Amino acid sequence: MTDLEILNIDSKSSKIYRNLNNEELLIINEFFRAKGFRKIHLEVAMLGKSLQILHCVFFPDPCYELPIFGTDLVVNSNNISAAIVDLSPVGKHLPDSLISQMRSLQVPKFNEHRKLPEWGFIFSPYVCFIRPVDFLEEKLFLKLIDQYLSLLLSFLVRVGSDEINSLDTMDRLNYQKRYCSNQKRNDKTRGILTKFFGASWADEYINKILFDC
Ligand code: BLA
Repeated sequence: MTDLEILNIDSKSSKIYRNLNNEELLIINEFFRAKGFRKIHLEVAMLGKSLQILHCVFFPDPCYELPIFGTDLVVNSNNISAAIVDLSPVGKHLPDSLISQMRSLQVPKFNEHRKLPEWGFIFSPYVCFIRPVDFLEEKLFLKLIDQYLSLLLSFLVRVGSDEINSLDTMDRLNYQKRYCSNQKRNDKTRGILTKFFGASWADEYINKILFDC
């Protein structure tokens, strides 16, 4: 991306550090904006001794016919327990030309696929949700993330845009709101943040930083 700009969402959230009963909590956030994207969010969190999270979402500018890129890696005691990556639709389906490219992705044969939760209907049919069983699978998963990102960026060059008040734009915004409201149903994210920071902090963080729309 050539036109990346830093987005100042909330200076308090760029580095969050707490010490809770001798457990150290550290969250680092970066936000950007670019052509086609209203918010690019990169986050790493170290919560206590054993839990580490990498969270990344590219929220598209709804004027563009772009999917939502999302990836989450949850590390528990040095093992990745959950690895998920997707280009999620902001309409009934992904755009046709993207579907044909996603079909030709080289997805490795992972040994342990995980079942999506009930709210997981927001993801595309090409979502990959696994628990890597060894270091090789971890590396293969990172390569897969790269493939999804490359696809997204090659699609960005070709994608058209609509007026801000067009029906297509409004429709895509509504799908983005649906994505966010369903991500907020992830009790595991809420539970962990509540455990470490309390319920009202967790609520505000989820609504304002992770999945505002
Ligand atoms: C699961 N997310 C989890 C889990 C934890 C978190 C602890 C359980 C891991 C496991 O079951 O092995 C925690 N994730 C977090 C926290 C943050 C975070 C605290 O991002 C941020 C501070 N979650 C996302 C995004 C996706 C996502 C963008 O934020 C997908 C693109 C998916 N996380 C996701 C899914 C699960 C999960 C599908 C499994 C939920 C379940 O099994 O119920």
